[in-house]
Amino acid sequence: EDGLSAWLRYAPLPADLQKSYKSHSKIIALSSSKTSPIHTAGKELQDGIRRILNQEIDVTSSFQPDTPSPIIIGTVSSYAAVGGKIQDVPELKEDGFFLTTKGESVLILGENERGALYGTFEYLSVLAQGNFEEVAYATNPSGKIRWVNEWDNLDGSIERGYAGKSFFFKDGKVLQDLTRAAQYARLLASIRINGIVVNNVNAHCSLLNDENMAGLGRIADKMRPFGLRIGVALYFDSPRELGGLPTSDPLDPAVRAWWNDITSKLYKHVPDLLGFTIKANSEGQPGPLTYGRTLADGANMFARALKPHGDGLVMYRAFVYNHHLDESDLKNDRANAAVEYFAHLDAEFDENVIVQVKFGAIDFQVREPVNPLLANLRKTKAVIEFQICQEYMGQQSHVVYMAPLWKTILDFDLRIDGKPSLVRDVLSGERLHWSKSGYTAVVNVGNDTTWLGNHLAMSNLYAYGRLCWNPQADPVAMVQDWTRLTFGLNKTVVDTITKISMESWPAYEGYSGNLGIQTLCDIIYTHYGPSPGSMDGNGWGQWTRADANGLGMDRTVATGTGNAGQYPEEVAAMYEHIETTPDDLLLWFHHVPYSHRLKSGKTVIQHFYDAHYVGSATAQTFPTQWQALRSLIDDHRFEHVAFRLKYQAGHSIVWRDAVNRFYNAKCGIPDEKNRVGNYKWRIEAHTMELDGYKVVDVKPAEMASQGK
Ligand code: BDP
Repeated sequence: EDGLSAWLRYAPLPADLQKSYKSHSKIIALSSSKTSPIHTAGKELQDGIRRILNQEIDVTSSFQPDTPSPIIIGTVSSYAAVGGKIQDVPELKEDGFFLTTKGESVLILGENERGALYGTFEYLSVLAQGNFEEVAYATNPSGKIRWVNEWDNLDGSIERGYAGKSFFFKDGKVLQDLTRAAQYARLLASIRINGIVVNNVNAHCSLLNDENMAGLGRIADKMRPFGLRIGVALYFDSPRELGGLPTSDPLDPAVRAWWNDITSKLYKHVPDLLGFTIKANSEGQPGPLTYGRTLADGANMFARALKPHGDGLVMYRAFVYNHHLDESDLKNDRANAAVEYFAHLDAEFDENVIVQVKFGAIDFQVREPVNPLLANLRKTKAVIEFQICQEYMGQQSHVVYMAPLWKTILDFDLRIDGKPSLVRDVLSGERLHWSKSGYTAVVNVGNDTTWLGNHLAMSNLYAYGRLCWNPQADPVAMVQDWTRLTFGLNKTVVDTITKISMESWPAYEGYSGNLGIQTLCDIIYTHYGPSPGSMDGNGWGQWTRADANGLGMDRTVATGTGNAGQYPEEVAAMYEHIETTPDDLLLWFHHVPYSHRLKSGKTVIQHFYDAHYVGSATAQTFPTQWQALRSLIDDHRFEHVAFRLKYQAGHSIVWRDAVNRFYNAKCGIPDEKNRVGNYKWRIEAHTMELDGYKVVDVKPAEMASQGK
């Protein structure tokens, strides 16, 4: 059990359960070709039934009406074409499917071939959980766009990757052996992801050389049988750097011709190309502003290059901000950037441009309010960007199940134009009548067999896919399903992993950054481990404005950066005032003294102290809780996770003490419970007699009890 098959293990059910399954004589997969997702579905189901139920079953693609109790996989139209009755099938949306196990046969019908594959995975998922209940239902996706973004570099490294090397690229080229890429496609299809952008948003122009374009074609060929289409991230200055043109100005005819030509070539290799993802004028990347043009000019140039070839989309990232902001100007605010750069361009983007908006206004922090840009677009469509990569969330060395965090975003009511406007209804396209919108997420899978470097981190990928389909899915139910599929049906296993998972985000918020102050990690480079002092005094704009008297960003309209005013009226009014701002976002919107009393009655500083103790105390229960699973799951994965949970428990103490000591030193207000700085029981390593060790200063000093 090395994790490679993730939640698609198809572990055998107990023999008595296996026996209670009503057998079928044949799988009839009405596939149009060997690369069709329905062909994949037929093989997958055959394999799954063999492993889960210990039964052999043949697959055929030819329909014989007198086959006794078959399992039929097809599209609604292919089934109708062979004379199947479709009058009971509800109307399906793109990628949706209908599944019925009532009666003698099983019928899995997709709106398209991809939908049929999704339905097959769904059927396998319930079989694998030992659930043979008769069902008949249709289900459709909430988000039409359900993509993932890989941040893989051509040299084989992965930006913010914590699980090995890329399985797409190496030494500047597409890998010859794409076995893992195909296995990944299978995982993604099983959670109904329909698009993958295969390279880093910090892109390199050599992706577009002839050899690599052919390589992209090979990647697309591996993905297609799983209903997945590929897209690429482009480097804006490619016309200059790869094409040798004097400029990359998006309005220059030669530049446009160059992109048109590149796009045509790419379509020769990838005829079903999804489109382009663009990170421009962001964190040092060139972009249209470099050439005195608008962001819409840039986006539309790509959109028009795609247009003649079909339905390709430009995902234009809204992550545009000045990373040399002047902190001394109290009006400056990175959180304002997305609205400032994009809102006025709402009517300017072509219809095949989608703006890709990080879920919060800053950058994947442990808690952020919804990105206000999502309330400022009407005509321009958007996708939300989540991060399965735990960049600021313990980098997969800590268990943090993020579905509950994402739910706080998806369930938030933006009150656009004074009307109910849940983020999930904006993303589904319903609220603003968008024809295409939805979801994307950064996934830092690597060639480690665990995919993400930690078996437990995989629940995030699983839950992400489920939420794109149904944003109302329950985080508890999702992690339970995932656990049963990944670790087996034992109740203790399911209960323990569910408990740890559901406690993990609150715990992490407790020992990292509370009250909306962001993740208090090293903000300049690693984004890992406590370093509250690094937040201020730099141009990056993830500020806390902590001084001896108080902390928090004043983002009010009245006295601050005006960020609260970027939200629709009712939400703006709530965030404008301390009294109506929820405690968990207080310091995001307000600068208050350490002695400020929260709605809970505690002062801000005491809340910090307590939350750090409570959060790290919770993390310290994780290894103990996990011990209950010894011998209930395989040793290999047991030890792997046990090691990481033990590390997390220890690191949570480092977090706790570093953050508490830092603020304690800043404000001089003691902990009411006399814990902070009072480590009587602790033996300091640097005061011991040392053999083979030397004493060094630790940076930041608060990371070690006496800075050494
Ligand atoms: C930041 C990451 C950086 C990414 C950037 C982005 O630290 O590595 O390039 O986001 O999303 O969070 O473009």
